[in-house]
Amino acid sequence: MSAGLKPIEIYHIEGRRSFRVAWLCEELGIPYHLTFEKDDIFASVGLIRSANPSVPMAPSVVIDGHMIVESGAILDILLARSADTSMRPPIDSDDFLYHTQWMHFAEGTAQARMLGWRLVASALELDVDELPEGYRPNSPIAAALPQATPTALMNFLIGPRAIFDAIEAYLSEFPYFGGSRFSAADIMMHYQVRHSMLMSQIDLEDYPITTKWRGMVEQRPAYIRADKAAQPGGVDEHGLPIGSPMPFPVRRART
Ligand SMILES: N[C@@H](CCC(=O)N[C@@H](CS)C(=O)NCC(=O)O)C(=O)O
Repeated sequence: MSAGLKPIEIYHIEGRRSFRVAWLCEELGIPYHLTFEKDDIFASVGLIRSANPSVPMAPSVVIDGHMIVESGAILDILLARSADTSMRPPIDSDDFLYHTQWMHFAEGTAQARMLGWRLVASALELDVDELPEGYRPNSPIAAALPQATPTALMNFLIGPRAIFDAIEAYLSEFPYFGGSRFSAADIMMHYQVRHSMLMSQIDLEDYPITTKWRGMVEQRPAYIRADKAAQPGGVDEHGLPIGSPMPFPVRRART
């Protein structure tokens, strides 16, 4: 248990990254309270704006009277302060290297690139998979795009599909993003995998090992408790609250 940790206040939006904080609290037995309006994303956003007007993001979390943002940073704070060390590998282990890499990869690379590709794909009315990925100056697709777009995108060596390929390759070697055992890195990556599927419209069925990992971590009692508390109306396969609109237009349904 987490001796010494006072209850934290999580400003939450259903189906959003604040779920990560609730899940880790459940895993570590940290007391928490979720502030949100059930079935009303915009009202939940309003609560966050009032509580944290300078950086209104989900999660916004009050820890010891301080308003803190960035889900990865919040998880790291809770890991560091909890007496329960089960959610992070020992610092001198090989697992710790992978755990730390994926803790940061989730928002630092995966999210940034999924969003970049999604914005460009939406603006050009293309599928994410139709955009060039990696440095391919002679690609016919690149040639068809407006000048500035492919140049910017091709400066990246890894895009959405390559990210899913890398995740699949890693999970074929290790059972968890924390290496040999489940860790907070799995919590960071779980939201990211679900959200990346949404943004890229890449089908997780193309990635059987990642699909199996996802099914396995969603069986954890702490996940189920957090899901009930944070998403009482249920979420779809992408983690969006049931009945909520698609957050961006998609050119065509993938076959
Ligand atoms: N990197 C941040 C991203 C937070 C974020 O973008 N949250 C979304 C909801 S999931 C949000 O509040 N969006 C509103 C905005 O960015 O203005 C984290 O991991 O906490």
